[in-house]
Amino acid sequence: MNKKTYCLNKDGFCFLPKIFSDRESLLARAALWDVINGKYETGRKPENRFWQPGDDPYSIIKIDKPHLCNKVIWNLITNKDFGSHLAQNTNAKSVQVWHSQVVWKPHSKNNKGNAGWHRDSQYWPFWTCDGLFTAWIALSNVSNKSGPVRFLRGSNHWNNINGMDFFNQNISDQDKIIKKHHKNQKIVDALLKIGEISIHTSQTYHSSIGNKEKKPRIGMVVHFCTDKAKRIPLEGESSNYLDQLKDHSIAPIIYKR
Ligand SMILES: O=C(O)CCC(=O)C(=O)O
Repeated sequence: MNKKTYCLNKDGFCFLPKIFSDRESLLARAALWDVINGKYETGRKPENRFWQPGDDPYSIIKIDKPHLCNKVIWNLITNKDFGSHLAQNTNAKSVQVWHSQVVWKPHSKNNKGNAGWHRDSQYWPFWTCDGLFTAWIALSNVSNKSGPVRFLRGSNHWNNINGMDFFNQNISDQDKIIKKHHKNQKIVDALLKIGEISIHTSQTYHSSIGNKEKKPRIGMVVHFCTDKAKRIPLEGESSNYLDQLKDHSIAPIIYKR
């Protein structure tokens, strides 16, 4: 099916045209590699690291908020044209980036390159579901052998399924659970050229399997909220996590009309 035919509301995801040039993408990729290796050009640390230099070089590398650490990454995610496209596709009056991650997937061994099925909203108790989206910027060409992100079409309209988790690398067990609830599901691979982007809603189930290519598969993941997003007041651990929305040096507004 043509990539243009997918609709964010109906299918849970859509694809944008190429926004970033090869040069911009390659510069961002080099900057992310610095962050992965603990080199923070701005002097600011990422929010969280799930991989350290010296860890398994064949496992998935995930680091949270790398945009704090390097100006090139900051410039990528705050690009005006990018902001306008996100607003246009989500029908938003404003777009604010409130979180980001690099998900860098080297050639994978065993199931170490798997990211389990999940919907992003399950990790965000402090947000309602509306007005919350994720843009995935390809910083390498993403083929079907490189472990692309895959979406379950229309799963943004499903009820929650227990047992789904990004960090659970046993995807075949998760597949069985999904099949029990939805027999005829359709999986769509996000095959992207460097600089292209997909968007999915916070309710869309997605996952990715290992990278069978030699070169790494690289995604800059941008979590954004629009004017329709609402905070849920919480008590305890994550109660003030979203207070950082007020600090635009952490959570930049990239579109406003
Ligand atoms: O890059 C991947 O394989 C997973 C990314 C992901 O879970 C996301 O974009 O929300």
